[in-house]
Amino acid sequence: MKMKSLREVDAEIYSLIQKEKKRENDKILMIASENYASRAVMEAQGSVFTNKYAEGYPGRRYYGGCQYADEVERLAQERAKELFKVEHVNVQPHSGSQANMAVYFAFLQPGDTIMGMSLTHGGHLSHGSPVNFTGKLYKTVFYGVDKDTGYINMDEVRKLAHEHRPKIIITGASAYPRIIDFKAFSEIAKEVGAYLMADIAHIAGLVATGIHPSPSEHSDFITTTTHKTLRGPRGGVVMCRADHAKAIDKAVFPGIQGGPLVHVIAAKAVAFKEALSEDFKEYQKRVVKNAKALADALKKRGFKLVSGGTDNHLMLVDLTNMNLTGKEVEEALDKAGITVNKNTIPFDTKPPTVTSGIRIGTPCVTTRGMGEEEMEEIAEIIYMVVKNISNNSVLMDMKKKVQTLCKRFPVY
Ligand code: DSN
Repeated sequence: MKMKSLREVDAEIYSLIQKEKKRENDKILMIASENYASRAVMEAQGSVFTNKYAEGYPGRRYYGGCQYADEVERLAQERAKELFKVEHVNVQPHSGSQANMAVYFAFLQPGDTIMGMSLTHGGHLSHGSPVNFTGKLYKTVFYGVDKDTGYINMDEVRKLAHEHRPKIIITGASAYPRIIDFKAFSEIAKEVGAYLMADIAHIAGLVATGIHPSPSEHSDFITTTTHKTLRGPRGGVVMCRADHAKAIDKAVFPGIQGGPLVHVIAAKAVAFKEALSEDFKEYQKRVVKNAKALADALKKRGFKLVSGGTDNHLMLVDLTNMNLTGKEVEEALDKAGITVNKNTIPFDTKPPTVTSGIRIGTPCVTTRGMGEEEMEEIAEIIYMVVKNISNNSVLMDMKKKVQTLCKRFPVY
């Protein structure tokens, strides 16, 4: 078979990839869960390992020819162990939800009670949402943030845990801008005899570099994705103590997955290597610095932030004082070339398709090299867009500013 290039084989997909590349270069991406993977990560992900079946684990496969796949997976495991300071790692989950599913399937029975953060307060679908498998299989209890402070209400967590005695408590969020107190969660879990799972998908890069406290000493399980602040390929990981290793591995394969994506595992290994570098630590520091700078610059312009600011890579803007919805602002910002997502705010009265807030994150802009000065510029653009939401000529002026900024900080 003659190997042809993508361009020769499929002009439509080739052209869409070029368009996406241009979009990612020409727009300011501020979706808090996204990042730009390195060329090295993408090269590994686009490699011949996509051809290989390797059901099983290194040294215990159900297929021949796995000698290099074994080495890849072992490297990924060892690097992740070093990065997160954990005893056991399973690098096979295809996604964060599957990493979470592996923990639940290994240690829970249908009908057991799980307790997680409410989705509308910043939690995640796979922490018990009624529209997710977790909400269908398990009894669910939700904690949230305090109405006045916007911080997780640990008194409520303790009260609910004692009242409902969940089998597992899930900590971790997809829209929470503050430090999570894993130690306090672990004390509560111990009081009620529950497992503790820390889903660090959003903050994995910060945890890996010590910028956010690590749950490794406090939780039974840690799950994460590899593509958010961690800046690797799309995928998931489960980590645990050695005594839980067997059950977790069995739950991932053959419990919920078949063949692992060896090309993605290779890319995860590359990302872990990058994350172990001093450069990556500097990058994570700048992510948080930029988030603080942007939060301050937005507040100075009259924007209200849930919890009053941020400790991590993201902030939640409460638009109720601007009399605008998240949907309207997301659309207007998109016209000006800034990509964010509408997001419910705690105690939101609007549905998730409309929302009263937007979530803004700094991982992408920091990867492209922007700093605090640019955060001030971005805050001014956001302010001008919001204040002139129906004025197309202002939106087009802002688009020009965005394009100039993007040209100064090219990505790929
Ligand atoms: N969808 C992700 C996010 O945007 O936070 C969570 O999985």
